[in-house]
Amino acid sequence: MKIVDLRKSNWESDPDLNRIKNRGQGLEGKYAQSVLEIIENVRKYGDTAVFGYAKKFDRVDLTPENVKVSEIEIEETFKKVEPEAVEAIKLAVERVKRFHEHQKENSYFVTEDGMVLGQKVTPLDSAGIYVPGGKASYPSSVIMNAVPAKVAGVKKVIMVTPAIGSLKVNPYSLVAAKLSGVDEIYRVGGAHGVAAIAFGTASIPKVDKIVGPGNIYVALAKKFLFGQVDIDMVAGPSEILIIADETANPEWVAVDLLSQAEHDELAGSFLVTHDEKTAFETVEKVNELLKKLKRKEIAKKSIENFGTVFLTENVKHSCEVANVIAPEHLEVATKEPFALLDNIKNAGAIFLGHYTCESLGDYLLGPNHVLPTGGSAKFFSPLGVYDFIKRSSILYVSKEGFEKVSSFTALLADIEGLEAHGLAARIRDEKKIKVAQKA
Ligand code: HSO
Ligand code: ZN
Repeated sequence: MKIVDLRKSNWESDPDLNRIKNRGQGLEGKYAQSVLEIIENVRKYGDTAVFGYAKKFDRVDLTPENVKVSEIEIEETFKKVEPEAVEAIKLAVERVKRFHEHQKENSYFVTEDGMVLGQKVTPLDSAGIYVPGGKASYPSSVIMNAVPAKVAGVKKVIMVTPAIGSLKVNPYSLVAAKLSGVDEIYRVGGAHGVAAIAFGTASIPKVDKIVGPGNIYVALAKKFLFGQVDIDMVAGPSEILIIADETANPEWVAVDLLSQAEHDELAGSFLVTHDEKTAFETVEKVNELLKKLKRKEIAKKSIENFGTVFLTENVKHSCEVANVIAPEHLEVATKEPFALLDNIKNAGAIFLGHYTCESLGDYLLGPNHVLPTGGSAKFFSPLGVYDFIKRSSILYVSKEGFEKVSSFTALLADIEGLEAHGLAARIRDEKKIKVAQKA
């Protein structure tokens, strides 16, 4: 891990800090053309294009009959999966559900001066959850995407996930989908899978919103289809930043850094500390652990690419550095973590204290693990129930209410030169009508 000293007056212009700050820039342009072509073909040729791409990219023969995972297949899967795994998934679903219940939003109405004004909350009719295939098919991500949709009241939640090389779909993801309330599952993925649920085909339904992580093709497809459907966000590689002081255990800090590094060669693991001993001991522990981990190849590359320790003046300075980087996950491994909350502005999720390792949150504490990456925690929030609802304004005006505001409306319409707008207010004004008739 590279150690970067930020104990200087111009620390904000440090080149290493800036490389990390700008890590989210530039979704590879070289993929754009082929993704646009896939989208266009799926729009024009529906199933034929989708099944053609599944054959080409995933080496699988899909048909209108086998593209949907059957209820029998799901039942069979439940019989095969270890009961302890089903129990763990159930616990995670329950906890995530309980937490997300608090995010429900109510409609509201305000009555004033003969008017009723308000906001009506309606869940989306349908949502599609993208679940990557292969090794990154995480049941926990199924839960994190599906549960808020169901808590919001979305009637039809479908899941798409590529079957690669055979029709088999990750059994744990199927169990997680069923327990989270997913209604239908289709074994398609990639940019063609995303386009399929954005437009709908003869055998795959269209949805109103697409959520969930995926590779660069999936991310670009979602980005291009935004507008045709709604999307959650364009997720980049996972990342963790740990603020530590002298009370932190370097070995625990090292493992937590590696728990992100093992996700992806481009994942980011950053330690920010004012304590030199913690810095050096953590780097040592990271190097030791890197030799042992099963996914050491990935973790090593990730640490080489982005692994950085920033040395700061004090814990407040560490918070400032964290705000500049705006990490997806922020662990605060300090003596009094709650005391720092006021200093932290930009982070997708904030894990407080030495025992709150990110992996607890990844799986089952309750808050969502779909979080803004690449510095977008400066303006995005975690995925939540609020992402699966929409709001409509409600406006009602009685005769009495009308009389209070009509003349001002007419005046504002005159200012804007919009005659019919003004007339709509004037025509309802009985006094004015009478005056007009006499004249
Ligand atoms: N840390 C990942 C989520 C995850 N971890 C899934 C394990 N499984 C991104 O927040
Ligand atoms: Zn994780």
